[in-house]
Amino acid sequence: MIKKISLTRYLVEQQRVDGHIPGDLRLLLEVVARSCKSISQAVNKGDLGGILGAADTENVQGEMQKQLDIIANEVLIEANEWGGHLAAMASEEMDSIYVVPNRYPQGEYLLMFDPLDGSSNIDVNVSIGTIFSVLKKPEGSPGVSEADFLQPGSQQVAAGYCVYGPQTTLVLTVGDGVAMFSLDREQGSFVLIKEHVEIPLDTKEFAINMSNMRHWDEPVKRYVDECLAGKEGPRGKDFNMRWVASMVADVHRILTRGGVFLYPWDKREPQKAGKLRLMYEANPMSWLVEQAGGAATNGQQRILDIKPTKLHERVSVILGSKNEVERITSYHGTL
Ligand code: AHM
Ligand code: MG
Repeated sequence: MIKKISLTRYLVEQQRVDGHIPGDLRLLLEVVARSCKSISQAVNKGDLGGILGAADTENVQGEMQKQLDIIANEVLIEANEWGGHLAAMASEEMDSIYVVPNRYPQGEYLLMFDPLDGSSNIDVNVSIGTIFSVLKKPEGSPGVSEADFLQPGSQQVAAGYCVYGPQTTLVLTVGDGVAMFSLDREQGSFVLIKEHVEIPLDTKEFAINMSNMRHWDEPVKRYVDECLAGKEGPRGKDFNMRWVASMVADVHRILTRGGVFLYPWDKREPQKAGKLRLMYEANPMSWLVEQAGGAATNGQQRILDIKPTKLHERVSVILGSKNEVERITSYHGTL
């Protein structure tokens, strides 16, 4: 019989045997995983649960919220606020940080999440997900404030996502490589399916929203033009293109078989650094990709080195197979 390793066991071993994570962080990750299980339940029910469609509200970034965005946000808050392991949470769907109410004990961790990534795919039954990132509250700071969250991604102590696709799969790093766990619905638990995930250094597959082509900057145009030129072009090989429009699904594909993902700065709103959010999307995904041997930059610098100046900061994102990311970054004249 094949021995199944549950997420709980994996985390206990990370704590006890390898000493990678303290007990409180293990608990936190278990609670996040439990939240993902209930979000997965809601996603699965879809129309039968009466939870599809718009919520008629806007989030802090001026985007229309879906009912499921709000439900997923509430699930994560409710599951995480009482355990004593967190000081505060921040979410793509909330204007400001959520400090753990003082009726509960306060812990030393800060949790950030995009509760439902790929919102435009909810109603059309295409893969979506939850992305999360964990930081430690800086030592010696009294109480907790937004400033405590403004740490570069290199300070993360855990990061991951859960993709709700044909399978529900949780992908995690605590700084010791990347592990994947699929939800076994009969058992009700996440089971290890892959450890030491590795992204191939080279690829023939890129992911970008081509409808924005006319707005791109020169280095991005050059890169995509060269891919499109195929065997006859400077790259000497044919490329394939994929775009799910759910970052979780696109990154999951890259962690599984390689590739490169771009959501670059563009000329439509030059004052915006990009579409994706640094704290909830780019940082956790960049750390996962680096932990799997890939790379992640904003065209100019490593994403994990960016010092955030505000909670909902946006960033240009280029991540995936290392050689390809380095090539695109060099086209920006910075390598
Ligand atoms: P969301 O967090 O509101 O769902 O937005 C983020 C998503 C990413 O998952 C995805 O890569 C991108 O937006 C898709 O954007 P577009 O609709 O421009 O293709
Ligand atoms: Mg998102």
